Amino acid sequence: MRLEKEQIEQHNKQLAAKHQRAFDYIAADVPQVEEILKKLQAFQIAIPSWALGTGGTRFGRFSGKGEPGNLEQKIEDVGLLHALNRSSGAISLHIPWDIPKDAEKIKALAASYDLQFDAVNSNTFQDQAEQEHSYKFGSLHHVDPKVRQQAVQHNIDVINHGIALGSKALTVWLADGSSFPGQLNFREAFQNTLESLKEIYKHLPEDWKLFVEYKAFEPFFYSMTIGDWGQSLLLASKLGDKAYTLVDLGHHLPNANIEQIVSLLLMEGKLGGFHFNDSKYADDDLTAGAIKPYQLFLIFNELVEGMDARGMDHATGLGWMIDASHNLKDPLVDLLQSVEAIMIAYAQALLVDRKALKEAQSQNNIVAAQQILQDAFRTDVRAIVAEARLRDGAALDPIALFNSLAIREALIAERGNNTVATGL
Ligand code: PSV
Ligand code: MN
Repeated sequence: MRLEKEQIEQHNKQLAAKHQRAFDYIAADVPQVEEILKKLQAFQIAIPSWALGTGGTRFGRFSGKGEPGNLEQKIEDVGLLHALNRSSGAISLHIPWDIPKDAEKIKALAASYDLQFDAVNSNTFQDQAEQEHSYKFGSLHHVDPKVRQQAVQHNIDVINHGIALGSKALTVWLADGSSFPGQLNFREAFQNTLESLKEIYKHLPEDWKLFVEYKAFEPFFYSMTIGDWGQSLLLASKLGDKAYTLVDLGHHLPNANIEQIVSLLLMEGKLGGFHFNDSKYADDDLTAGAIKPYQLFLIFNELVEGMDARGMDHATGLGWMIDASHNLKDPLVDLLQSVEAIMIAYAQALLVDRKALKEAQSQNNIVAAQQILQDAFRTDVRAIVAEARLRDGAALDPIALFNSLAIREALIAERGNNTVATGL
């Protein structure tokens, strides 16, 4: 299913007057509004191919209807999202969940929706049917060199798939760790991981990046071999200039100060990628901004400040991706909500009066510093985000249009009730 330009224009026409009133109201108070609009228009958030189906919990999975049954349909779904908001212009593939059989065809299909291929993700956290060695006790950190070699080769294969599609980064997340004290020699596990990553790094094309993702817990509960940003940074530093740390918002211990982590990684030039989601208790993978929107804003505040300090392009300097998995909402609607929340937090961070904040900090004026941040956070920027969409030919209200066009019903009619998307 493809959206027609006219369907979007008609929807926008109906909302035009209301939107204009709201936009004029906020624009009158934001002198740099044109600059902000340009930044919002350039900002794209990749959609992972595994987020298009209904996610499960470890107790079960309730498939949604009309789920994409193959990679082509997943691309179609991201194409729909991008047509609705013009902010989801990339797709990130997990291999082997989504192996492109004919890369040229897949590339052409994605291009027809104006989509690019974001980072490719390897998967050594599940055993595949035809696989010789099991990853039950880990992959790149494994005590057996044959298992490590198999996992290294898988990552090289993933790089090759990515090259064929025009990706420019490999994300490695390892489910390597231990659940019981004594199970692992920490130093050896780390060294094995480093040596394995070095092998993978050798196969990385010159213009590629390697993202090393960390996670504090799960699937193991005593230790994770890449458990925090320190371990990831250590690996990325030892690997070389093309290796970076990837921050997934759900991968920290409770109450971790993620904005401070982001700030320091940026300072070191070692922040490479970002996975957005939200959580209350653990790696809950809820809609971005659903639980802690102020934290999301504070993270964006550091991102904007830190990227500007290094002269980085906000849109292209880091890899931006949603990494969430939903078992209640329609995944497409949920992704629209996540993208909107991310754009709102970004727009609010762009509003922060940096000069005044610096001044307040240099005077130890905590009251003023808090006020400056909260002024930005409490500004209703939704009309600015909507205006950026409007200027790009997207919908003023993507979810309303999704509902009024009965997109899910059309997908069910096309694909049926019982399709199951690959993924977790
Ligand atoms: C692991 O929890 C993770 O965040 C990694 O990025 C995986 O690739 C992704 O989720 C999908 O399982
Ligand atoms: Mn992730």
